[in-house]
Amino acid sequence: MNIYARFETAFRRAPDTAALICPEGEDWTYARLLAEINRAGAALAAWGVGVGDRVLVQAEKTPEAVAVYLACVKSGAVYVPINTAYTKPEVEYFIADCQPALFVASRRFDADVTVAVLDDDGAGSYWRGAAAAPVLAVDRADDDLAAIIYTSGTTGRPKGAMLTHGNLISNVEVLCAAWGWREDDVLLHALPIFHVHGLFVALHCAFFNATPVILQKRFDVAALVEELPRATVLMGVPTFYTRLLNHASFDATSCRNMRVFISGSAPLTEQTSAAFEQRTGLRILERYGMSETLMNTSNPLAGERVAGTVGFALPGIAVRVTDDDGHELPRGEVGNIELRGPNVFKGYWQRPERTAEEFRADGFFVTGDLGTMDGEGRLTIVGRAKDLVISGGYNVYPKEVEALLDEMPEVVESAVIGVPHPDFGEAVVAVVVADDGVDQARVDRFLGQRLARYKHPKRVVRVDELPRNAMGKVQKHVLRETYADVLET
Ligand code: MCA
Ligand code: AMP
Repeated sequence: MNIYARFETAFRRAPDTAALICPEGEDWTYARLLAEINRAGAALAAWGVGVGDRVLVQAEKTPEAVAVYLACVKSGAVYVPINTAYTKPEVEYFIADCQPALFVASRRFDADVTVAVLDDDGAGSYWRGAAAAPVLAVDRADDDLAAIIYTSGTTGRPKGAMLTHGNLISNVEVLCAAWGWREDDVLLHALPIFHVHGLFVALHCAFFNATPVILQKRFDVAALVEELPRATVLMGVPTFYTRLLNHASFDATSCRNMRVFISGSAPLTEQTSAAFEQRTGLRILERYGMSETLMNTSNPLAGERVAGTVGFALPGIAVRVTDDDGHELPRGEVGNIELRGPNVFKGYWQRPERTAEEFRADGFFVTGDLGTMDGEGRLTIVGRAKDLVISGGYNVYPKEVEALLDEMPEVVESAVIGVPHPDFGEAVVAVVVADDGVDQARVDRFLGQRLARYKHPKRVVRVDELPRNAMGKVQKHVLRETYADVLET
C-alpha cells in the first residue's frame, strides 16, 4: 500500500485540525495541507515526473516543502532529500548518482537537470500554473520505493539507501504504538526534514495520527523554549538537550505539558540524561536508528529508561550481536550489531555489490555499529566499526574530507578524526602533514565551495608524520587519544 494513502485517511478525518503550526508564518490545517499536496502533485505531473522517477529535493524547511514531499510519495515518485548545506559539487554528485527527473531546489541551479525553484517563502516556479484537482494516491506495493536517503560508507562516496513503502509503514506503526502516540499530542519539530529523524520518525508519527506539528524552520533554543509549553512531544539529537540545559529559562515549568522527550542519531551521555532529569523531572527516552533501517530499538515508554542504553528491539525487529563471522555472541559480549525486519531497506541504489557485502546469508543487515546486549535484551552501543564521525547528529565521513585535503598542493597527507566537542558531542579535527602555509583559515578557504560547512575541520593540527602500525595503516585511535582535548573549551 502507498504510505500516503494511510496519511490521507487520517487527514480526511481531521480537516480542521492544525497540521503545520508555523511560528514564522501562516498555519495550515489538514484540509489546507491536502489541498497543497494536490497542487504540488499537479505541479510534479506538469514537470513530467512519473511513477518510479526520482525527485531530488534540496529545499528549506517550509510547509510547501512538506507538501512536495507528500505529493512525491502520493504520486509514486521516489523522494530524494538532501542537506541544504551541501555545496554545488556535492549536489552534482547526487544528480549524477540518482538521475532525477526533477530537482526541486531553493535557488536556481545551473546543471544538466530540470530544476523547479521552491523559494524559502514557498513561492517560485515550482507552483506556477498548477491546478489542484484531487487525485487518488498511486497504488504501490510494500516493496516499491518511496525514498532514497543518501548515507556514506567507508569509501566516503554517499550511497543511496532505498526505502520502500513497506519499510515506512511498518516503522511508523511500530513507533506510534511504542511511544503511545495520542490524539491530543502536539509535536514540536525543530529537526531538518532531509534526514530519517526529522522526516520519517517525527513527521510520520504526527501525520499517521493527523495531530499538529509546530514546524520551526531551524533549531533555535530560545524559540524552542518559547514553544515548549504548547507541545507534548519533542524529538531531537543530543545537542538539542545540551543546549536546552544551557538555557537559563528552561525548567520544569517550560515542560508542563510535555509527555515525552525523545533522543537519537548520536549517543546521549549519561551526564546529560541525569542533568535533564534533575532540571525537569522527566527522563529522556533514547532510541537507536539508521538511514538504512529507520528505527531499530527504543527505551520503553512505560518501564525503566536506562541512560547509556538504546533499549529493546522494537516489535517485529530482530537484533543480534555477533562476531565477525556473524555468529551470535553470548549476552554481555561486545560485537557487531545486526538487524533483520520489515524496517530494513531494500539495498543501495544501483550498488548491488555493496548491498550484498552488508547482508549476511540469513538476511541480517550488518550495521557497522558495535554493541552489547544484556540478559534482558537491552542494547548498548559502545562504538562503531565504520570510520564515521557523528557531529551534532550529522554524519561526516573522514575519507571524504581527507580526499579533499589531500588535493591541497601544500598537503602531503591527512587524517580526519572525531574528537569530543561540548556542543556537538563529537566534531571533526584534521591532522595534516603539510608545509607551514597550511592553517585553519587556508583549509576553510580551500574547502569553502567544495564541502558543506558542518564537515569542515573545527581544528587543523600540523604534524611531521602520522602514526602508523606495522602494516602502514594510520592509527586513528592514537590520534583520537592525542587530540582528545583540543575542542574541549
Ligand atoms: C551546524 N554546524 C555544525 C553542525 N551544525 N558543525 C558540526 N556539526 C553540526 N551538526 C556549523 C555550521 O556549519 C556553522 O559553521 C555553525 O555550526 C553554525 O551553523 P548553524 O546552522 O547556525 O547551526 P545550528 O543551527 O546551531 O545547528 C546545530 C544543530 C544541527 C541544530 C545541532 O546540526 C542539527 O539540526 N542537527 C540535527 C541533524 C539531524 O537531524 N540528524 C539526523 C540524522 P560556521 O559558523 O563555521 O559557518 S541521523 C538519522 O536520521 C538516523 C536515522 C537517526 O538515528 O536519527
Ligand atoms: P545515519 O547514517 O545518519 O542514519 O546515522 C546512523 C548512525 O547513527 C547509526 O549507525 C549509529 O551509529 C548512530 N546512532 C543513531 N542513534 C544513536 C543512538 N541513540 N546512540 C548512538 N548512536 C546512534
